[in-house]
Amino acid sequence: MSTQLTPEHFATLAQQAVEVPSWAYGNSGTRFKVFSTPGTPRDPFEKIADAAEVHRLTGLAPAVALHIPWDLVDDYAALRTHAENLGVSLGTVNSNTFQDEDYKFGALTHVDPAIRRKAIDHHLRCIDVMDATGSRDLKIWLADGSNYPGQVDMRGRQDRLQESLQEVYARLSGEQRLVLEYKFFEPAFYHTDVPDWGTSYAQVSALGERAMVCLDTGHHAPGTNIEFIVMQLLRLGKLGAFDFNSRFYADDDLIVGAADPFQLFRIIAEVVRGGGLNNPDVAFMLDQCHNIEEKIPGQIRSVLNVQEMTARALLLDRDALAAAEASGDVLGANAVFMDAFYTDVRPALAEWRESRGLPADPMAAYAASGYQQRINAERVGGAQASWGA
Ligand code: LRH
Ligand code: MN
Ligand code: MN
Repeated sequence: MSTQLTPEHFATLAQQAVEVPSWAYGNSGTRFKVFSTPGTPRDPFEKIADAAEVHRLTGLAPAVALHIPWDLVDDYAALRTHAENLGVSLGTVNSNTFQDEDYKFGALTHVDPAIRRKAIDHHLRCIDVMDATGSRDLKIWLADGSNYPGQVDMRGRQDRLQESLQEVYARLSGEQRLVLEYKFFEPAFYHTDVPDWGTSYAQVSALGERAMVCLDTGHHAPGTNIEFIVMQLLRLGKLGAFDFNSRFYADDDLIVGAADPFQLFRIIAEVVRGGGLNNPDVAFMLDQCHNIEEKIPGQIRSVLNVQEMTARALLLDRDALAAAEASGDVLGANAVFMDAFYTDVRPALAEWRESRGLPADPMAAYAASGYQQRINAERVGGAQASWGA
């Protein structure tokens, strides 16, 4: 068993990129309370500045995802230039059809053609944004669903969803893609129109090659074997994106790898098995909210957690595993798997970071940088950045 990271492993790790969400830098909370933190960005430009700080200290987060209309600006070309000047790019554009009165009974699935039109137009506008920002992916998550049996015709909604998505998909150009995110419940509690990977897969498969599934790690029922879904979607060539976060109970949006590091290891082990980290089809993204912890360190911790579990997954001795599996050596195979998981890669990663001109300990480097003190002083009167105040 080898527990040493090799130059080949480091070469793979050097290419790792985890997109960060603009909304992680804004104040957020639960339906009970949104807490604010000093230094919170007042606009999308400041969110991107904070995200750039995460990349500067980790080398891991070169792109920032936008959420529209949370990140509405007059001039997306200017936002793009701002990002590029800070060493990052603008990534996935997320559409938001869950905070408008008109969407109370659905958006792309709505029974009323006028509401559906409005929702489709919102997505077309998101693609205009992508044209200006150079983003590749449009990510669609729908809050559509119902609360009571009999409330809606579920079948009709699937048909309308497909029709609406066809129109959005037809507007994509060049390398642009559509990724459809699923979630088993919330805010709808009886049925959700895209509740699972199978529904997302059926919907995107009917669209075409540039439509893929997005897997948000927080969007499954307790006990779901998420790595199985990862394996299956990679096998089918339809895993387009990850929204990483972690959960104890529902869609908690906690720091990835915090609740269940072993689950993150198992997921990344399947990513490596299914085509590798640098599979250009898969966009690795965080989808998190930092309700009570500091946001920039929260994001630094998150991308480091992904890097750490990736390094451990790369250590998995695939030959020994295959041999144990083939010979029916149940405990031997499990031991090979656990050996990789239990290997502490932190010192090796710290050393490697330093060799690349990055801080050995990005958390400590952030604390010592003075950045937080500066934004605390500058951004007085910071507004609610995303979730409703
Ligand atoms: C929905 C979701 C989706 C949204 C984000 C803010 O729960 O995961 O990805 O865009 O939260
Ligand atoms: Mn998500
Ligand atoms: Mn979510």
